[in-house]
Amino acid sequence: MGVFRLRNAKQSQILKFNKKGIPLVIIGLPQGGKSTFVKRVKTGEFFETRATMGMQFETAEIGDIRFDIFDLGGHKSYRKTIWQTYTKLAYGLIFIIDSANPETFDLAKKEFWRSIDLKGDQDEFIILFLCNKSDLDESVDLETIINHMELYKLVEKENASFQFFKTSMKTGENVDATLKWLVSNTSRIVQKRTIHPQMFMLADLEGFPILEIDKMDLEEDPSLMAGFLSAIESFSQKLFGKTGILQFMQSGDYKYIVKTDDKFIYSLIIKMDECQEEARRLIEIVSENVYNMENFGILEGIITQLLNIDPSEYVLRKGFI
Ligand SMILES: Nc1nc2c(ncn2[C@@H]2O[C@H](COP(=O)(O)OP(=O)(O)O)[C@@H](O)[C@H]2O)c(=O)[nH]1
Ligand SMILES: [Mg+2]
Repeated sequence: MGVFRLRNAKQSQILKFNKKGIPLVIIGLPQGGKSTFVKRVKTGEFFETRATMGMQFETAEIGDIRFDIFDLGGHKSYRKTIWQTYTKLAYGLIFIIDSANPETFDLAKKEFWRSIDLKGDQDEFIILFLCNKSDLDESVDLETIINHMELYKLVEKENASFQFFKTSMKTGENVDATLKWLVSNTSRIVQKRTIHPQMFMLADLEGFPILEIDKMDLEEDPSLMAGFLSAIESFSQKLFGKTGILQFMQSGDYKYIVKTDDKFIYSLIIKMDECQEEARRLIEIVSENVYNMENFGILEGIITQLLNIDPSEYVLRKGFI
């Protein structure tokens, strides 16, 4: 936990996907009660939090759930990139507003819908909207907030399950109901987002395969695949002139997700109906683990574990390093 500082922090040091857990992002304007919520979930009690000015990023693990917490408002563009990446890859969004501070509603509304837009309309996710500080006299009622924020429009979002609650992290009102909803909907979403990679390949920047893991029943020519990957790489370089980006394409019955950094090309193939965001998340996790690896002796063990695959169902091929 802690405030992250500008300093010279590279984005790669901030983006930590290597932890196991179900990622949920908690977002909202500063002072809504995000940190207090996490504290209450962790301890079952209300604790006064230390107010933090400006952008704050925290992460907390509670059971199988990892919460990535963002204060919005006044964030600079590069910070926005981090928030966007997490929001895109998360299984769900918890948006917290201070229901007793109507002056913030317009900005909160803008940030809320911006987050929802990031989720696209394909992959299943959950939205939990908490109108917090219900204990205060000035707290605006739920219906007024739903109308003001146009939350009823969420019914059009077919890939989202959503719920609104009035909560008080201070008195504990609806905290149990919130958590109950969160737990049951999170476990449902985990099933929907599980992917079964058809192929994973780690290659050098020329597209030469270092490790390839293929589903048993998938016949792929490795040299064809390498050519395919280097084509994608040169395409991405031309398009963005830099590495460290994710590429995505669809072809036939499959989706191809490719990431390049300044050492390797990582690529994952999943079936068309599987969750693309989850594939992106896994590829981020793999790349964070492989990038700094010095000994490749345990490479396939690490990767099969990270990708959650049963080695007996896959063919592994190793190239030269
Ligand atoms: N009255 C009241 N105060 C709350 C509630 N939740 C949080 N607060 C207070 O609101 C302030 C901001 O909370 P915090 O969790 O730090 O907000 P964050 O910026 O969203 O993380 C703190 O002083 C909290 O004690 C609540 O439900 N009711
Ligand atoms: Mg906070």
